[in-house]
This record gives sequence, C-alpha cells and structure tokens, in this order.
Amino acid sequence: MTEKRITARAHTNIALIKYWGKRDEKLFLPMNSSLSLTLDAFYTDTTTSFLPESQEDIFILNGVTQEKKEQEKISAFIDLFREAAGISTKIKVESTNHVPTAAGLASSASAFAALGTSLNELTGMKMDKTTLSTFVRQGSGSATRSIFGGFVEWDMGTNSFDSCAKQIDDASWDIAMLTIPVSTDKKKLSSREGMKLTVETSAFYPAWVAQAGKDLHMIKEAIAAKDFIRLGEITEANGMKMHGTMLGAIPPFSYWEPLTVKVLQKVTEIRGQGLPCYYTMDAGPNVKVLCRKSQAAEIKQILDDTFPENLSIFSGVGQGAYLLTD
Ligand code: 2P0
Repeated sequence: MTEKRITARAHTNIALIKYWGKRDEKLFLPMNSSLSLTLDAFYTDTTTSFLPESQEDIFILNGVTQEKKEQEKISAFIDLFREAAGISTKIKVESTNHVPTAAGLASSASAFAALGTSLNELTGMKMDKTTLSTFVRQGSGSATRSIFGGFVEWDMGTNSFDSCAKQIDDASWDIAMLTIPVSTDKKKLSSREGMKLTVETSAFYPAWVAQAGKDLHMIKEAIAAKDFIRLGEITEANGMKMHGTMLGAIPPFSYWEPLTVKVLQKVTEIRGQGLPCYYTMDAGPNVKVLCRKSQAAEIKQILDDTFPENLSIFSGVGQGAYLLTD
C-alpha cells in the first residue's frame, strides 16, 4: 500500500438553538433539531494514514499518544468508515487542536468533523457532505454541524440516514462572536452525561423539546430576513431555556460560576447602552456573545476593560470542513 496521508480541517461551531438530549444514544439521534454558527477562530487539523503492519490504530493528539480509552473511542468511530468501505487496515490519526489555550474550548465538534472528513478521503468513500455529516454525528452530535460553514441546521430526522446537517445561510452579513473564557478547569459533568441526566430526570425537559422546535422555526425566519436583533433575542432565550432544564434535574446541576453571572449582566448592560449583543452558553461556564462584526471591536473593548483577566476572543464566521491536501 502506498503511503497516503490525508489532512482535513474543521472549525468548531456554537449552537444558537441547542442540541440537548438524545433519543438514541448509540446512533446519536437527538431529541430536537438544532442550529449553529460555525466559527473561524477555533479549529482542528487532523491527518490520517494507513498502518498496514499494525494490529492497532494509533491516536496522537497535540503531539501526545493517547491512552487506550481515548484510542478505543476513536477506533469505534474509524470502524464506521472501515465497515462502509470494506477495509480492515489499521489507521494512524494525528490531530492538533487550534484553540487558544486560555479559552477552555476544546471541542469534540471540530475534532470529529476533521477526522471524519479526513477518513472520508483516506478510505476512498468520498461521500457528499450531507451523508458525511450522518457519519460524524456518530462520533459527537455537535460535529454533525461542523461539516458546513455559516448558519447550519442539524435536522433531527427520523433515522440514522436522515439525521443530517445542512447550511441555511452563509452568514456573510455582519455577524461575529466573542468568547469570554470564564474558567478553563475540566468540567465535572461532561455534556454527554449532563444531557442524559436531564433527559432522564428533569421535570422541565418536555417543555424544552417543545420550545426548541418553536425557537428553531423562529430563528430560521430571522435568518431569512437577516434580522440581527431577532436572531440575538431567540439565541439568548434558547440558551437560557437549555440551562433551565438542568435546574430541574435530579440532582440539580449547573455549569455556571459566579463570574458567569457577572458577564451575562454586563452583556445586558452593553445592550442597554445601544450596542446590540446577545449571550449564549454551552455545557460549561464560558460565555459566547453574538454581535455585529462591525460593532465587535467596540463591544470587545468594553468587555475586556470590565474583565481584564478574562480577555475575550473574537471570531468571525467559519467555513465548513475541508481537505488541506489533495
Ligand atoms: C450544542 N452542546 O448544541 C450543545 C449545547 C453543549 C450544549 O452539543 O454526546 O459533545 O458527543 O453528542 O456534541 C455538546 O455535546 O455531545 C453539545 P455528544 P456533544 O452544541
């Protein structure tokens, strides 16, 4: 077998309508459809190559060979491609996360989207992006959306073949995001565990599912109308509804820290001063702020003056996953 090395890049994405809960844990089928913005500031580069002589896959992340547990997780994902392509050769995966070290934003979304895009080429599958998104979904749900750029919808679908992503809009209309890193500590409860506990125990969960569907419908209308204010209002409300479900879980839990609340209050205050900006949060204490690109520098300055030890990171809109080698 000739030495073939395939490198792919995928950017991370931040959901504006959140994915929170699975209806099928093995196939990563979500309880609700979601919608995200792909970011250009944070991405993963992954190179794959065949290991014809090896009995095992090898997974190297940021230059460090990973332990068996991580390796097995990656091998199970590679198996999806091997089975589809009818091959059994072991594979070496070399991955580098390009995420500002202070941001605490290491993302399974960019990781599995980059790996899947690379494997799609290496194994000769050459699936179209929509089909590829159904494969990477089975590595991590949020990765489904990182296959595409701009505003991306992950349609919950009816089965494993139609639960896929599609681009809604390329978001090339004065959109940006600021990330305020509140804490870089490893979270106590992974998003996978957090959403499972919420689905199984939260009294608020059925309301979340109903609301997420309505919010998705409304945000798509706002995007079609390029209505930034409406987009922000729906984003902010949806994120808070997701965090509300966690307080209804047994035991209740929250990813918030005291500084999180101060940042949220500041964003509201900045908005009150006539600079439209809207917050959202994922399964962690960091705050992301949706704003107009043309006003991002001004908003960033106010945030950085207020929180000088937690400097915000600017991101423009990112493109979908792509091959770096050909
Ligand atoms: C999202 N999150 O839509 C939501 C909002 C976090 C909060 O997708 O179990 O790492 O691998 O499918 O994708 C993070 O969860 O979970 C996530 P798995 P994932 O972005």
